[in-house]
Amino acid sequence: MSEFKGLLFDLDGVIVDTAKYHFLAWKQLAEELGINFTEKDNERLKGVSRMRSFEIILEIGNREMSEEDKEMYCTKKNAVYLEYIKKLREDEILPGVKDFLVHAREKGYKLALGSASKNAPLILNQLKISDLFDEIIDGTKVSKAKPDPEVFCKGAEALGVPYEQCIVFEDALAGVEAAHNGGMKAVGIGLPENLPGAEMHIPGLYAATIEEIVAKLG
Ligand code: B16
Ligand code: MG
Repeated sequence: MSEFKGLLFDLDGVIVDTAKYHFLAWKQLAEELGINFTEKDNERLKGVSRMRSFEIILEIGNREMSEEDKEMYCTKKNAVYLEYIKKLREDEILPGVKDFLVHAREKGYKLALGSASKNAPLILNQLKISDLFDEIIDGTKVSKAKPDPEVFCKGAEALGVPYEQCIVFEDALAGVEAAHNGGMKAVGIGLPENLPGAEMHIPGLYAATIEEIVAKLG
């Protein structure tokens, strides 16, 4: 085994594409509020917390709201989102993800999820891959958003692996920065121009094995 012992995975965009369901739920709410919210705008919400996402939508619509009302609308959005998540099926796991996780475990790596989503445990359950993770750090366990490294540092600590022996898999720039802020290496899931700074880029977990990644990072 390599000098790396812990693998930390973002959820949305790495394991499953939940962004499309976040979009549908936010879009419904935006329409109700008379705010024009597009798929391009939705890119700004990736990896961002629920409340911060709503604040961005309010900024787009040039609207202000009390904290109480913001909470109320976030709860409402989440109820709509959960209707989609309840229908989420195993075949929506992104290509190659399950094989990658199973193989990495067989090779002795410790695996953790590091997601801003408070719904992460439910999503992993729906996809029937909860058991593949040794630890799950979700939005209920962190107070600081990426690029703060908190979510990945907590993941590494829960695994009992030093930060510098962890590799982070991320599709968002703030997540790559979070990895680096925690002293970890980052594999960018996506194009190099969208994820500058990541030590390596792959289009998805189907595109490389953990051995190939470690050989490149080591
Ligand atoms: P929830 P990640 C993030 O997941 C999503 O990318 C982001 O769009 C969402 O607002 C956030 O989770 C919070 O989700 O409303 O379910 O708590 O990329 O950090 O896995
Ligand atoms: Mg993501």
